[in-house]
Amino acid sequence: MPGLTAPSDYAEEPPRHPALKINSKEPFNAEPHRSALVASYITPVDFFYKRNHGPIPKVDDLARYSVSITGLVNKAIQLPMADIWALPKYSVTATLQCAGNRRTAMSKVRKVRGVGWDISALGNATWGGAKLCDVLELVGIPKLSSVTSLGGKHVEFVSVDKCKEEQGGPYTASIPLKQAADPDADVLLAYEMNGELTDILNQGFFTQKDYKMFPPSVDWDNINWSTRRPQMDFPVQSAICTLEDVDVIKEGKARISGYALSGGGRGIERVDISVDGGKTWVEACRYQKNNVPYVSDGPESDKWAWVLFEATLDIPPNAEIVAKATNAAAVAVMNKSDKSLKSCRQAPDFSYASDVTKFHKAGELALSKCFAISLHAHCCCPAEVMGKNIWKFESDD
Ligand SMILES: Nc1nc2c(c(=O)[nH]1)N[C@H]1C(S)=C(S)[C@@H](COP(=O)(O)O)O[C@H]1N2
Ligand SMILES: [Mo]
Repeated sequence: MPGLTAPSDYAEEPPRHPALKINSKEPFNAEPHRSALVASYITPVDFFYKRNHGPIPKVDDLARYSVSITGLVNKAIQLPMADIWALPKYSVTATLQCAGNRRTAMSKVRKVRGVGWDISALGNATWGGAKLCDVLELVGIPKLSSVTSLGGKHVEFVSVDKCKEEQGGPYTASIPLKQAADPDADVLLAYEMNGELTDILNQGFFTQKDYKMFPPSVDWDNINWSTRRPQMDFPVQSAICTLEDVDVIKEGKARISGYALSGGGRGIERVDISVDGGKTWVEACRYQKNNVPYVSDGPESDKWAWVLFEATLDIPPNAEIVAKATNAAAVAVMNKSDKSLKSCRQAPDFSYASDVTKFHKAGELALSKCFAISLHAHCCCPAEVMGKNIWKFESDD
C-alpha cells in the first residue's frame, strides 16, 4: 500500500498512556482501568483500548497513500486520500468492543486461548469518515447490493501489518456486502477518531478462524470452523466499572456506575441494580450525552454506542451488587421471577445478559452468545462466566 509501511519489529511503536493496563507488550495490547472507562461518554483516544496483532503500521506519506479496491468488481481502482476526503463526511458515535473482552474471567472457568482482558476492551468514540456504501459506488456497486455483478458477497479489509497468526501476513477482516452497501448500517471508512486524524480504516471484524462461537462439545481437537458463521454483533451486556470484582466496603451509600451495550443498534431500555443478589431491584439512570436525556431508540440517542448508567444506593450488610441491562427487544420478559426468565430461555432470539450469577441458568441461551464473542472463536464456557462481574460487600462486624 503506497505511503504506508509495516515495520518488522517493535522499535518504532507510538507512545502510549502510562495509565493503560498492559496485557501483552509485543504486540501491544492494553486497556484502561475500569473506573477510567466511565469517566466520560466519549472515550479519549489515549484511553481507548489498544489491540494489535503485530507492530503498528506507519503512515509515511498521507499524500501518497491510497486504498486499492479490487476483487469481484468490474472496475478495480486506487483511491487516494484526497478522493476519500472529497466524499460526503459522516460522523458516527459507536462503541467498538474486542471479541476478547472479559476473557480473563472466562479463563477462570475454562482455559481459553488469547490475550487476557478485563472488562475494558471496549471504548466509545465519534468516528468521522466516508460511508463505505459511497466508496463502493465508485467501483460500480450500487447501494443496497448484497452481491456484485461478478458474484462478490463480502467486503474484505486488508491491512499491511505483519501478524503472527497470519504467518507474517497482514491482518484482514470482512463484513457482508449487504451491510457494507447499506447506508443505514452506518459503516464508515473512517479517517477521524474524536476529531483527530486516524489510520484506522476499517470497522467490523470477520475471519474464517476467529470470532466464531461453538457449543461446549467442541474443542480445539474436533473444531470444524467452516460449520459456523462469524459473530458480527454482540448481545446486550452490562458491567459495573466503579467497583472491583470483589470489594469489601463499609455499609452506607455507594455510587454504582458502568456501561450497558445492546448490540444490533438497539437501545438499552432499562438498567436495574440489586444490592441483595437479585432479590430486589432499583432502576439506575441511563445517559449518553450531557444535557440530552437518554431515550432508548430515540432520535437523539446514539444507536451504535454504549449507554452509561448510575445509581447511588444504600449498601446493607453482606450486600451482593448486581447490574442487569435489558434492551428494547427483551423488555417484556425481563421481570424478575425465575419462572418468567425460564420461559424467555426458550425464545430463540432472546437477547439478555446481565451481571447476575443467580440468573445465569435462566439467561443461559443469550449468555452463551456473550461468551462466544468474548471467546475469540471458541465458546466452551458455561454461562456462569458472565456472572463474574458481581460484587460482594461485607460489613465490618
Ligand atoms: N490492521 C489491523 N486492524 C485491526 C487489528 C490489527 O491487529 N491490525 N486488530 C483488530 C481487533 S481484534 C480489534 S479489537 C480492533 C482494535 O482496535 P483498537 O486497537 O483501535 O482498539 O482492531 C481490529 N483491526
Ligand atoms: Mo478484537
